[in-house]
Amino acid sequence: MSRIITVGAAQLGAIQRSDNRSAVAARMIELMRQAKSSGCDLVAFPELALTTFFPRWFMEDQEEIDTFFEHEMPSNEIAPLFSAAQEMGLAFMLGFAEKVDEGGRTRRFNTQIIVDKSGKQIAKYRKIHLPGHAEHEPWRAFQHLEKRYFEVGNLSWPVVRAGPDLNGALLGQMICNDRRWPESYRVMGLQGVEMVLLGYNTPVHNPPAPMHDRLGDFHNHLVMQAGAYQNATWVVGVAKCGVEEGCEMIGGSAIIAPTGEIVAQAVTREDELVVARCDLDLGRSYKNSTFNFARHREPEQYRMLVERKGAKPPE
Ligand code: ING
Repeated sequence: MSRIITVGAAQLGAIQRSDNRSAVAARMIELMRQAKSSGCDLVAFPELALTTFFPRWFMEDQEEIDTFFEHEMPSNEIAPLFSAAQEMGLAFMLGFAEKVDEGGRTRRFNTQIIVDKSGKQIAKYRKIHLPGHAEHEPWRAFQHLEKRYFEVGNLSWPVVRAGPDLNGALLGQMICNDRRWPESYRVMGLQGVEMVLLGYNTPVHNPPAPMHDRLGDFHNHLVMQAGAYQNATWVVGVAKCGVEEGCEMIGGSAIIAPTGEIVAQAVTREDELVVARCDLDLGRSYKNSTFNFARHREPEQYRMLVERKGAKPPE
């Protein structure tokens, strides 16, 4: 009996600074309706899905910065999203800026959660690879201040076993820049992950390396396809895209099989639902052969991966 879950990658087009959360939630509920009518079990939304990508601006007033954060999940404005999902019997993944009092202090993370069909939060992940910079760099066409506004995630990359309503899927998460780092996938591969859910907001232009701009879409799929194949897992990548406040962001939301093949992808930079029936056991033949980690990995030879941060060429 194959364990199929039907997944909807719910790509979002641009969210402008003036778009309020209720308007965004309404767009997301429309994508949920499309997902329901397409027979989806699970819908995945992008990174920081509730607001415009605010790290593109340098801000010093913490009150202003905190207007982009969720102080409770769900807030009143977002509650309709949760109730719509529950009414439709949909599980969903949601990315948002998390402000939380933890360990006696206020902490801020770039966060994703998974909520099951009953409305229960079954997973949380906080972004570990924060790209960009921490100080104002006015030479840039736009800023990328994730290192300023977020702390490095403190939950590692957990894999959770979902309940019977998601066929016991072994689910993992990562966020945006994480997808460029093979370590992110492998930590979950070593927990037997069957499906990685990730959202992203990726500008077309990368100010420190404009020569890379022409390859943004290629690199996006390259890293997710490699991660999927090398860890025998499904990868669902969901973009927030289009032109936000003058900043153009790539689309290319895609559902990638453990074979490394793209089985479905977006063709616009707007709100667009990408659907695929995903056999959670499709990776088994790889896990039992090419990527039988227990049989073929040599961790004793990998110590440098943990002990060394930056590259050190020989003299
Ligand atoms: N965005 C980008 C990403 O990793 C980036 C940052 C842009 C890296 C372009 C490299 C090139 O997709 C986020 N939010 O991490």
